[in-house]
Amino acid sequence: MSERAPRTILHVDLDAFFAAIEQRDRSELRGKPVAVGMGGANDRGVVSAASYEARTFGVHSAMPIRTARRLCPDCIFVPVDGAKYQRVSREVMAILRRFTPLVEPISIDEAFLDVTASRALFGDGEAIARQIKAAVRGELELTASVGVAATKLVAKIGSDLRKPDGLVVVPPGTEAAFLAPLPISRLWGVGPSTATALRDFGVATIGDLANLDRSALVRRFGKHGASLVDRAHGVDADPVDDPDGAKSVGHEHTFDEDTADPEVLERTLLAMSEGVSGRLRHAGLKAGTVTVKIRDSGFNTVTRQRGLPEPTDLTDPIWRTALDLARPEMRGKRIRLLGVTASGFGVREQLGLFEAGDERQRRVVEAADEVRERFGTRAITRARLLRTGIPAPFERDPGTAVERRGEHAVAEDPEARRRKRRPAPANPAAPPPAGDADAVDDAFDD
Ligand code: TTP
Ligand code: MG
Ligand code: MG
Repeated sequence: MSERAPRTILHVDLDAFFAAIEQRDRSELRGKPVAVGMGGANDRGVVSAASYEARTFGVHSAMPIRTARRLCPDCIFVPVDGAKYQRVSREVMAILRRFTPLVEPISIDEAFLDVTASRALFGDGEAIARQIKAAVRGELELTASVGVAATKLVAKIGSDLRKPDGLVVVPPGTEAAFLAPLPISRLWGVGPSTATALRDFGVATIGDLANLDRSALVRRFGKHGASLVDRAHGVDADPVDDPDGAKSVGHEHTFDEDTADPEVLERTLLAMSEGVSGRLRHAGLKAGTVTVKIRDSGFNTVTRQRGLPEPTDLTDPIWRTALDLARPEMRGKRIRLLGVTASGFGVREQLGLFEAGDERQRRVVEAADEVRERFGTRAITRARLLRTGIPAPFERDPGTAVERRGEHAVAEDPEARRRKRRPAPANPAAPPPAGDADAVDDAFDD
């Protein structure tokens, strides 16, 4: 939470995105050199994406298909299906948003994530990267490469370094050493002409650049020169910018065994409300609306939503509202899944600008946030939670098919994976039951 502490930023980029989707959907293409492009009679187009098999022949994106055919006569050319890739892209982004609301998509297959505030719930940057890769592989049958670092600049370079299926972690403080051996062309803002000019200074690697005299570069390149040196050291203050703002912050929990025990149900709602409010505070958001989701043992799902008298990022009002909404729906039922979601972020404010009345309570929750960040979620719990600790894992933002989400929550946790898996619902593709559930879930879609 403090500004001094390094942030944890992930850059996620799917491998051979269009080509991998086609290989997934057409088993005869797997393991083969595939180029997604216009193909057919029209050989004047360019390759959009090349499978890694095709790349061994030198085929790559933006290459004329004519050239690709010459380099790789056995390449299979597949027409572009833009609508499909968009759909998969939304599924990828929905997975990423489970781990943080701070997701900045920068192209159809890649995004930056600021997971600084998510570490208490999901583990460190590397652990989160592994969970993302596992979810992308398990749910979408695709592979992603991830870079983990304290800055966007370094995270992006990291994700590209060990493709495909790569994972590169650059611990804070080691940026300059990590970057030093890499060619300057990897650095943002170094195009071909800058690279040529830098060569006049004897610069080939990022390390050469970092060692240059700053004032000489400023004389030659102006302000740009100074920022080049900064970047060569891995310095980059650019924040992760979620363009639409987060629409919701939510947790879901699937019980190991369906339960009708009010104590367990209420404790779970409390734990999830804590998690939600913690993430709101970290993101500097206040929510005006609370939604609960209740799924019973017969897979009947209801969601209930209510506006708050005033926007909040505190546990109590969220929990009380969630309880109020959920109680009548849980009565006399065995419950399979509960969810608490906060939305309606009308107020986006800097942390620290709080109403006077809230001050004491706020200091308490901020202190708790700090401790949670340092020692993990289980370090601080309310008395009521102490008996069992916080149920884990939680599932994040809605965005994928409801049935799959519930299953996935179990799959993500290695501990849970060892537990016996619940049978999948009879028809996971079936739309959620009618009722206000549809309306609420739609509101969360991208
Ligand atoms: P990239 O992420 O640049 O490339 P990629 O996913 O195919 O391969 P890599 O493993 O190296 O990440 O681009 C994502 C998709 O965008 C790509 O699959 C197809 C499309 N694209 C084009 O249509 N034209 C282009 O010139 C590039 C670079 C990408
Ligand atoms: Mg890619
Ligand atoms: Mg990309």
